[in-house]
Order: sequence, then C-alpha cells, then structure tokens
Amino acid sequence: MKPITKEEFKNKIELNLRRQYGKSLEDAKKYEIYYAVSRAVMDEVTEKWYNTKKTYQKSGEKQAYYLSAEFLMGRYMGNNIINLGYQKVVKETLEELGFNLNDIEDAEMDKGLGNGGLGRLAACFLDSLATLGLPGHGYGLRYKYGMFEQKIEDGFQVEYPDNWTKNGTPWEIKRLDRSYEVKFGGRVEIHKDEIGKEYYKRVETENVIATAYDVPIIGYGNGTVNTLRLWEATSESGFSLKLFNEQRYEKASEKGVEAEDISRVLYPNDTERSGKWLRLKQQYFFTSASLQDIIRRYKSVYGNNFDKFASKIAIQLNDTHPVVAIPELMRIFLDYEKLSWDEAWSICTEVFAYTNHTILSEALEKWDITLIQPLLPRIYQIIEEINRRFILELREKYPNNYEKINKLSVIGDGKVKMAWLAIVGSHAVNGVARLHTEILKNEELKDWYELYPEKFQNKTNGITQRRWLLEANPKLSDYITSLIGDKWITNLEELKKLEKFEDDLEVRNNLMKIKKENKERLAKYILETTGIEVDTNSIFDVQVKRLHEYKRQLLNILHIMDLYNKLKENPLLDIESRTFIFAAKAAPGYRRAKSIIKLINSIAEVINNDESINGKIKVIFLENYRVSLAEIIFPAADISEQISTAGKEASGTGNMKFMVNGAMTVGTLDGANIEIVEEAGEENAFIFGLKANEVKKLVEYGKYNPFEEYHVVDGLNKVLEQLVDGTYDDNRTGMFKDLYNSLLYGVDGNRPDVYFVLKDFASYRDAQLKVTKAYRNKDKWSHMMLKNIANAGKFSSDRTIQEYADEIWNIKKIAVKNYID
Ligand code: T68
Repeated sequence: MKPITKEEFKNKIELNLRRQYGKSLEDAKKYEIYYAVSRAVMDEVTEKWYNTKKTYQKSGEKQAYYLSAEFLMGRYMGNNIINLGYQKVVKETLEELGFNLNDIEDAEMDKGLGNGGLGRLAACFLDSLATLGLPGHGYGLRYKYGMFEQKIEDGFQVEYPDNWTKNGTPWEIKRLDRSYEVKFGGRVEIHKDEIGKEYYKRVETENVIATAYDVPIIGYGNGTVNTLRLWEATSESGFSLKLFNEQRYEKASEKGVEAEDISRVLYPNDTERSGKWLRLKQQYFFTSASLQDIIRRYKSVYGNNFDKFASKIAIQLNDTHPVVAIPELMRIFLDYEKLSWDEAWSICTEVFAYTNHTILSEALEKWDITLIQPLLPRIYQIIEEINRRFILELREKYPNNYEKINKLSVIGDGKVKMAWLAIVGSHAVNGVARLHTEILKNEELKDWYELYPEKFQNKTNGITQRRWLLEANPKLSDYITSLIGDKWITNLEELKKLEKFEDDLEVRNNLMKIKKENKERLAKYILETTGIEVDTNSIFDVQVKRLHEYKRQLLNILHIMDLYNKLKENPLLDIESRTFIFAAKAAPGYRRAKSIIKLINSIAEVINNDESINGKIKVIFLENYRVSLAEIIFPAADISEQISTAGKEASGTGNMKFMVNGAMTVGTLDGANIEIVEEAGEENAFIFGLKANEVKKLVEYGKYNPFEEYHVVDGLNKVLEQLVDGTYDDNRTGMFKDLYNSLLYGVDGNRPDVYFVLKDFASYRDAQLKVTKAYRNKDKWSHMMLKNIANAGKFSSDRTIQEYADEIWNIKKIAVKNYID
C-alpha cells in the first residue's frame, strides 16, 4: 500500500468534516477536527485490519484472547498515528491547515474503562501483542461511563460521571452482525434427546443482548491490526409499546434499562472486592458473549469437532473478574456441543490460564451462593460438579486431611471462591513480579502450590515504551534515537547502549536539559489547572497512583509536614527546593483514602500560601488522574515515589514508567521495585524501610507499638499531634482525627498503623535526605539518571508478552499478508 500524501489526507479531513458535521475547516471546532482526522486515519486502518484478519484465518495458527473487565486505554489518536507511521504527515497537514496536532489531540476524551494498574496493564499488553505481530486480542466491556471524573472541591474529592463518548467515538466500529444472547435467571430443566441421553436446558430466563464494538489495535510499523472487542448490553424486548400505550411510561422501558445497566458503569473499586449483584452480571455477560464469539469463529473452520480447540485457542483470565468463563465454557461444551464431562474439562484446563494481581486477601472475589445460584442456576450446578470431582481427587491425595480439603474446596462458607475456581480450571497461574509470585507460592497460595507446583509461573509486568516513552516524551525519544538509533522502539533492551555515554558529560547535560523542558511543560499544566506557580529548578517529587492505605501516600505527606515544621523552626534551613506532586483517585466508598486526599490538600493550602518559607517547598494535588495526564507527569519527574508497605504491592507499573523517563526511585523493596533496583543498581535508587519478611514477622509477633516511634523519632510526635490540634482544617469532618487514631490506636478492631507508616518514617526521611544530597551533585544525579534509563529494558511489556506467548499461550508471530489488490 502506498503511504498517504498530505494532499490526500487534507481532502479526507475535509470530506469527513462535511459528512459528519456539514462544516468546512474554517468553522469547525477542535473536537470536530479531532473526529475528522481520526476518521481519515481509520480509513487507512481498516485495510490493514482486514489483511490481518484474513492472514490469521488462513494461517490456521493458534490465537490468544485476553479476557479483562478493564482496559484503561487512554487516548487513541496520538498512539495510533505513531504506530502507523503517520505522525509526520498528520502533523504537517494540520500545520498547513493552521492547527497544532497537540491541541487537536487534547480534544480526545480518555478511554478510562479501567481503575488503575490492572486495566492499564491490559492496554499495554494489547499494544505489545500487535507490535510483536502476535495473534492476540482483547475482550471486555464497553462501559457507557468509565472511571469517574474527579474534582477537588474544598480539598475533598467529588465524583462526576465520565461521559467519554461525548466528543464522538471515531476509533470503534459497532458490529451489528456480531451479537449474542446472554441468559440470566430462570430454571434448569432436564430433557432427553432422540437417543434418550439427558441434557440440560435453561428456561424462563431473562435475556440480554451483547453487541460488539471493535477497536483496532495497531502494531508499531508492522501492518498488524489486532482487535479489542467490547460488549454493550441491550434488552431483547427493550421497550414495551403495550405498557407505553397504557401510559405506564417507566414500566415500558424498565426491561431495557435493567439490561443496559449491565454495561452502564465501571465499578470504581480497585483491589477491594465488591460483592454487588450487578458486578456478577457484568462478569457473566462479557465472558459469555466472548466465549460464544470464540466458539463461533472456531466452528466456522472446524465444525463440531473440538479436538483442536485447545491447540488453536488460549484464554488468559485477567484476575478473577472473568473466571466465570470456566464453568460457562463447560456449559457450552456439555449442554450445546454435547461433549462428555471429561472431554470438556480437559479442553477447559488446557485453554485457560489465570493471572493474580493482588495479595490483599480482601480482594479475592467470593460470590455468595444465594447470589450466584438464582442468577446463574446452570453455572452454579456446574461449579458444584467441578468441586465434587475435585474433592474426590483431594481425598485420594490427602486421605483424612479434612482441614486441608476444606481449605481447598472451591465452595465453602456459603460462597464460591473465584480464585480457587481459577486455579482448578487453569493450566497456568501467574503472579506479576518475582516477589509477588514467591509470596503466592510460599504463603497466600501455599497449599495450591503444593498441589499443583507445575501450574505456577512468574510474569513480571511491563509497560509499552511506544506510549510511555516515544509518545509521552518526544524530546527524550528523539535524543535517544540520535545516540543509539531507533531500535529501542521495538526492543527496549537496546537502551543498554546508552551506557557507553555514562562518562560523556555533554550527553548527561543534555539529559538534564530535556528533563528541565519536560518539567516546564508540566509546570505550565500545573499553572493552568491550579493557578499555582512552581519552580522548575526544584526537585519534582512525584507520587501518582490510586489512593490506597497500603500505597502509603500518608507516609509521604507526613514527611512533608515534618519538613515544613523544620523549615518553620529554621527558615535558613539548607534544603533543596522541592515540588511534591500528587495525583490519585480514591474509590468513592473508601472513606480513609478520601481523608488522605483531604489531608494532602489542606497541607498544600497552608504550605503554598506561607510566604515565610520562600516557596522552598510546594505541594500540588492534580485532580482527575488519568492516562493522558500521566503522559505529561512521568517525563517531568525527578523522583518516583514507590513507597508501599513491603509485601503489599503485587508489582506496580508506574515505577517502570518513571524509570524509563529518567526518574530515580525512592522506594521499599516491594513488587517490581526489587527488580528495578536490581537492573539499575542499588546505588542508583533510594531504598528504605522494612522488607517483606520483616513486615511479616512484625505482624506475626503482634508486638509492634507505634508509640515507640511516636516518642523516639524526632519530630514525629509533633506531626501527629498536628493532625488533631487544628493546625490543618478538615472542615470538622473528623477525618484527620480518624487518621490519627488509625495510626496510633487502631480503628474498627484493626491493629494500629496496619501499614507500618510510622515504623518506616525515620528510614524514609533518611532516604529523602540522601535525595537532597544527590540532587546537589549534578554530576552524580545525571549519571544516576542515565543508568536508570539505560537499564529499563527489562520492563517493556514486549518482554512480558513474549514470555506469556512462549510459556503460557504457545502462540507464534504471524507476518500479515496483503489480500487487497
Ligand atoms: C494492580 N491491581 C496491582 N487492581 O495493585 C499492581 N482490583 O501492583 C499491579 O502492578 C497491577 O495490578 C498490574 O498487575 C489493580 O490494579 C484493580 O484495579 C482492581 C480492579 C477491580 C477489582 C479489583
């Protein structure tokens, strides 16, 4: 295919503007231009998409499907034109028309169909699959409203609906030819077929229609376009004209509304499980539609012979959210395809694999039988049968060990344990960083590891450098390319070549200069959105991630309070200027997380308005953290705060985005931090705090007394008392008192300071002192920066995905052929 010219592109933009809005360039609004440009690019994509589908079909090779309740895609346009190689032509065409590409990109709403790390990982994985030329696709839900929009009002988080489709959705195609029925409720009847064999039939069900929306996932520079297929829910009999004519208006659309509720809104709950009936409906809805779709595709080639199913299809379950797929596939095989139990089960366990993303036990999903049985009666029967057979096996293996058998039972205490079901029904189970997998094997899932050692694997997370370096940090990208060529774009290990410049002062100065420019870009955003001016010579010290107690934003802000106290006591205190930057959303029902947001904002208010400290420290809370904001923040960071209680953060992926953009980690030995430091060298990071095994011991001995820290650590008692003496204002909500109590006394029957914030305080402050010292020595700092960038190669999601492809899915690269003459 010939590359598109500027002239052709311009014509296409004008054509799309006329068609969609009846406008010409002169009177088009920015989002209209965005729409028209996107549609023009989509025209080019559809051919590549067609070729990819055809190539995969004809190859007959195995394909992988990533089932995930969340895909946190961010914006499409910038990334897509880069991956297609159209950036230059689009940019120049727009310039000639009097527009700036960045401005037009800003008109695109983020696709926030995910909460945080887990959803963004899924998005990075899709990019890597396409770029590696691997036949792998995503299946998920097309939520009408994604992650809520966060505003800070009076220092408090307030949530607003995220109406992401409002500027149009040019990057998706609604597929009316791909829709399936998903059945809920009703009863199960046993029938007999012609030869007298019994089979099960669901009757009196409520049926919901799943309609596909396809999003192209464009590989970088290789012509591959994979598919992300998201399901929307509608009702079969959405609207009753009869009821409407009887003037029962609400009743008339009740069924439709109920069905549409399923894909109406993303649950804004990261890590904490949510036992909502609607959430289970969502999970069954998208997994059932996806499986029906996968089976349709398989049958179009192999008919009713399922012998090849497991050698043609791999399905990855992203956490427990899609695990109901296991009994659903069994149901389809047993009730529709008439396979025997043993045949069906052996295919299932070969097809499925499960990724665990958390060690927090409260996050492991368990569904009440009283919920799952009426909602999915046939599925529940199958789960019971899976468990019955599994328990028989366990009895053989552990005769008379009832305690163990009970612990491993998929059903217990009136609940179905989805993680257990996932492990029984999969051939591979993986954690997302080395430490995480070790903790799973030796603690959390110890009994399971003993039972099925062969199933356990580690797959350390990664991030796509196409979005997080190439697109987010064009200055650094161009510079790196000028030094070592552009192979790093598809092979991040190439960055290692930067090490040969470690003694080259000019190179290191240039890295510092680029960092400064990126800080200026962020400073401009901060000024525009908060009205606060920040000093780009100060250290940009950044913590951006979901707000959670275990991530310890509280430790960060307590340290800032202490620093501020010291500065007040001694205005001449010799410290390096710092800008502390936070951005985080709290789950709407997570009160303590919201208290921490309020605390950060109250402290920011005081510090930023205190002229006596001469702007030496500033505290910024950026509202509405999302992918497109993250793309401005990571390149501008000097310090990456990765300070979770050791043993709690499964991996983290923000830590990797900071590293590749040349920020230094202040962190605990937790999650992937361990591997980051291993790659960068301990001397190029600031490690502090308890280690995972030390945390574990403290918990086991039950002897930790935070008052020891309170009395012994200089300045800490003052900081804590300031939470309750009126120094900072929580608008009489009692929020700060609760934080105080939770740290010192324990609240709601919990231990005091569950996350060891006070225990790690002194060590954290020491690490921060080391940061100040290191930053003053520009020679040292720039060297650390270069070392971090050069050693970030391991953390590409290309590496992670290649490991999944080789070690779990067994899929191979397929070069896309041209089927269009
Ligand atoms: C994150 N988990 C881990 N969960 O916390 C993080 N949970 O360490 C890891 O790097 C990342 O997954 C990728 O592996 C989450 O983000 C959720 O968002 C979530 C959402 C719904 C329900 C439970």
